[in-house]
Amino acid sequence: MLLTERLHKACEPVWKKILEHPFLKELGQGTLPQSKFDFWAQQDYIFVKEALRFFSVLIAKSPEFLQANFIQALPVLQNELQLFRDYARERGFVLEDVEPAFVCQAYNSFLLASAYGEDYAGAFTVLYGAEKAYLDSWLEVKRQLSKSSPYQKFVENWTKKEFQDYVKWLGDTLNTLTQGLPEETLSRYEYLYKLTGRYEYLFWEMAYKLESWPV
Ligand code: MP5
Repeated sequence: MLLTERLHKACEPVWKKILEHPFLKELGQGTLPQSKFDFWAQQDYIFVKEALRFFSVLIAKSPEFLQANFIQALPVLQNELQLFRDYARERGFVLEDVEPAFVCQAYNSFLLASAYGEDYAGAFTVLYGAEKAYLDSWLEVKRQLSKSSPYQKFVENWTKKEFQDYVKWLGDTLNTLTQGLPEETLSRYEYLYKLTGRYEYLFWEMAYKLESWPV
């Protein structure tokens, strides 16, 4: 069985909870309070900025045949940061004034710990999990939209064909990287994928509940 098939099957219950999250449902149905979207945007801006570091470590560790493809992702992330900056300007808040909430901080730390502490394919599994969760989440939002969303640019960003192709490329590459590895290693990757899914769930939950540090 391909690793991606195994991951999807093993983490079906986690993914189901992600896709049923009220943040996504209300976003799709146009009833999500703007304060919750703003909170998400502020935290996701921090997430993407920090994810650039995660990416950079992965690029440094990449075998040569993957480096060129990976480097192309960096300007895409820069464009994404601009999307958040434009939104913040429209809404009148300053992104740099915001500190990471607990879940955002923890998720970013997990990404970096994976990049430095896991082997290459393990860290790659985490990247695949994070991107796959965003693709699936935003496709779910798009599926529920009955008219154009006020957040259309965000919907497009994570559902457009280029992003879908990129996530497919990540999955195919992961399968190539992990062919023939021992069960012990594959089960570690399954665990990392599950953890990534759990963080993804928590990220929507954090935004929905405007959850920050209790003290
Ligand atoms: C992504 C993201 C997707 N922006 N935020 C979270 C919490 N998970 C995944 O990553 P990218 O780099 O924006 O495609």
